[in-house]
Amino acid sequence: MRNQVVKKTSLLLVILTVLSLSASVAQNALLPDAPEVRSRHHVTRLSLHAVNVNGCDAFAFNDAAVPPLIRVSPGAILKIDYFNDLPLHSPEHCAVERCMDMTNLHFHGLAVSPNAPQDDVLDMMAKPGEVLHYEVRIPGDHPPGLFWYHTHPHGESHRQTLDGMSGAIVIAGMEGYVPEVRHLRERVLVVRGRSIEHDPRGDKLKRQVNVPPQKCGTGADEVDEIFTVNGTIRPRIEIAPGERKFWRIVNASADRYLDIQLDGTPLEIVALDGMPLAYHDPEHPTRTADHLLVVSAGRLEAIVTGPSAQAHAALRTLCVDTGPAGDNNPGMVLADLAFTQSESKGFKPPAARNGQSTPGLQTDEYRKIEEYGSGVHCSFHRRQERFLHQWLEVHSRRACDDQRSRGYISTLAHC
Ligand SMILES: [Cu+2]
Repeated sequence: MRNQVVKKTSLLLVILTVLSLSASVAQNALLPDAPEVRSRHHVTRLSLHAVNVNGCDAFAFNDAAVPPLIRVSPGAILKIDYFNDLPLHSPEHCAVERCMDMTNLHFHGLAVSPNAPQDDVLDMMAKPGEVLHYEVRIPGDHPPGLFWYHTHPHGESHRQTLDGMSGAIVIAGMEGYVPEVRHLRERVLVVRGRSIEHDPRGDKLKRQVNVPPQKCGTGADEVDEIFTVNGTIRPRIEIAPGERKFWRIVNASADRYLDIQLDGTPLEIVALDGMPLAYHDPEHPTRTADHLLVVSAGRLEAIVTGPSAQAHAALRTLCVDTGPAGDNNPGMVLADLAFTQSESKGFKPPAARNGQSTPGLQTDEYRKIEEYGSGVHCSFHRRQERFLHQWLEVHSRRACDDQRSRGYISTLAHC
């Protein structure tokens, strides 16, 4: 019975993967969103399978080889039943020899226990045919932000991560630090490396993502990886000129750097590596940068503003010189921007006020500021405080005290 189910699942996965591969090679598919798993009654629960599809390892969820985006709130429990459905005899080579197809999960960046059944990558290990039951307790005062999960069996994790066994985790509550993000359309971008070392289409794929012919940096290695975004090569991401969106980007490559740049517009950084900037510096909740280095496993969460539709614009990574013995880490296009109507309700491009544009505030927000009436800056801070007040009402007393000790709340908020 179980064999029949596995065979059926494998066949479906092969079909889905062939379809998704052909879709991703055909240029300029729209950026897909991963399926999402959310909390119910303070528990986020899912079943995840390790499978091998067309010779590559993958996570399967709901009968498709697409890893889900996991959403969980501070104080909740993340329960994952993780089935190792990898073949007994792997078609792939790992660090030293043929892969043994052991697997487990690591929850990268989460401040949780390293003991089983939580983030334990040493004792929790599944051979093919075995299952692991994770119960990860997220502390009530866990900072909000972007985290990620990937496999972590020593000697095999590089191959498995490079094959794409990774997914995003979002801890809820960023709007408590940067209220504007509550109103922005969020996109989660999982950037993975894809090996082209033995791929006969390698040169074509390099051209497809605009890897320059000249060498990047001082290393001697050939370019043997390109990047994908949510499993797609060079997708298009929809945005309207002037529209603000909240992009949460994880570098889920096995060992490559990103130096992220969005043409024609700065990144307004909200959080780095799962830590809101406002957590330590409430007076300066965001910081702008023209480009930003995001190391392997690093995360960048930023508000982006759609540039002018008159020019082609891309999300790209710049060349990173990793030194004479390092990997060739060239610049390339991660995604193109597709200019569309705004997805934000009631959106109008921000107008100039008193000769100065005030990015980020949408029409109804201007109205709120008019109601407060005493200057954009002061009102904006009041509005932030009001959101914090609402946020604190639904959080634990401990989190509340924590916020107060950092000077987050002053006269308006009560715990
Ligand atoms: Cu990790």
